[in-house]
Amino acid sequence: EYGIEKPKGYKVSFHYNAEVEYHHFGSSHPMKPWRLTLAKQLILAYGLEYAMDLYQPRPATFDELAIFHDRQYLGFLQSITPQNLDSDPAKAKYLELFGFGGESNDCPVFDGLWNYVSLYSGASMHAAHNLLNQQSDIAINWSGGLHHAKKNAASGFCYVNDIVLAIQHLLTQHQRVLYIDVDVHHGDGVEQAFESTDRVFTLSYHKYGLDKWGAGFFPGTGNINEVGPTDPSNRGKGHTLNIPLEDGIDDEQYKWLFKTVTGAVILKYQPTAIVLQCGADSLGGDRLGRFNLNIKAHGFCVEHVKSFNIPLLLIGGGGYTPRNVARTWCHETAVCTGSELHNNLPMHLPYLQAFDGAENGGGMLYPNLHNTKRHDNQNSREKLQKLVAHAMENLRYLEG
Ligand code: VJV
Ligand code: CA
Ligand code: ZN
Repeated sequence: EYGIEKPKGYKVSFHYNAEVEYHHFGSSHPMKPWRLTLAKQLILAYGLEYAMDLYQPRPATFDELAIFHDRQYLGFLQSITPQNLDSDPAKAKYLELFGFGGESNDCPVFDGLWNYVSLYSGASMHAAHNLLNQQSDIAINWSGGLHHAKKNAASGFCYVNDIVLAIQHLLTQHQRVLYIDVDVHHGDGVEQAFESTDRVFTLSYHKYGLDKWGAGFFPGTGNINEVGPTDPSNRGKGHTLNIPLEDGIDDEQYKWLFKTVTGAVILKYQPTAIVLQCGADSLGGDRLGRFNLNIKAHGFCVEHVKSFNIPLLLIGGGGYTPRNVARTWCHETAVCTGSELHNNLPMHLPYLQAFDGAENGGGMLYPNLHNTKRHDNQNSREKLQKLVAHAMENLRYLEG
């Protein structure tokens, strides 16, 4: 071996095809696949690759994606290019139908789109496969976590729902899968896909509410009262829990909330596999987010879930301040392997200047992101206590 000891007990695998990095949503689009280059460089600079098994998964095939998605939608996704976009008037109708149209440019058609979606989905499916084979206790795919995609529509920067596909794969051997989503946005696509089954429980923490212009924070769903289907004969009833939060939630509040609520769900639902979406847009200073979390508080969610010793799939998601996305996913990789990382970034890091200078985090792995705070904390102690009480009330459905 190379000096870093493999941790006892945990086998961690890292599933990543570097080709995803070279895809561009467009120059000023907030979703930047090159944040994965930064994350990978940090992970390598700290030597974490020696503490895990590395895999370069192949892209998923059309048929594999069709396990969840409509074939007609996939056919469209496979055939559209920026070049043929406006040449065919019949396409315009489908653009609208499949979530690309409107004045919104959330889901642009870009070069290599099909390749991009098959790569990140292939990685999530391969990660799930490793858990099923018991080749890993924790499998990681930072390129996945695209929780808004629907079976026949793109939404919110997501075209194919790799999370649903991975969970479907886990369901071939696991009776109960718990999905947890710490992205600042509601995990609506995953929730909807499994709303009629009791074999998947979906739990999302997110910003919810109207802004000063009366527009709801995307995607506008995820109220505490949304607990899945209301029809008592529907098996999915009660197998959804939404934790809507206000702007500016801080480390201590979030950790307390996450530990209390997630702990209660795991205890009651008794999942045999867990999928944790680690969207890094819940960090302080995120370009789109509203929360004020530091990297270690975000990482606490991984630590806490890991402590239950249940097969765990970790996936990425949102995150729009690339240097902090990279820091967070590097830290969370280290949490999985049981490694402690030095706060001074390694000198030999190829992209050191991206993390250097006071405004970029001063060459540290754990800069204080509260310094970049742009959102006052609207979450009072009383509101959070009421929220937890309401969440516990919702969980009573599970007792049957
Ligand atoms: O809020 C929305 C929808 C609009 C219409 C489109 N305009 C641009 C914004 C308002 C109602 N969409 C959200 C989607 C967030 C998706 C989050 C995805 C994830 O993190 O949960 C998982 C990966 C939104 N917020 C900000 C933007 N869209 C946005 C989109 C752009 C943009 C700037 C902001 C698209 C293109 C360009 N700039 C050039
Ligand atoms: Ca969420
Ligand atoms: Zn998000």
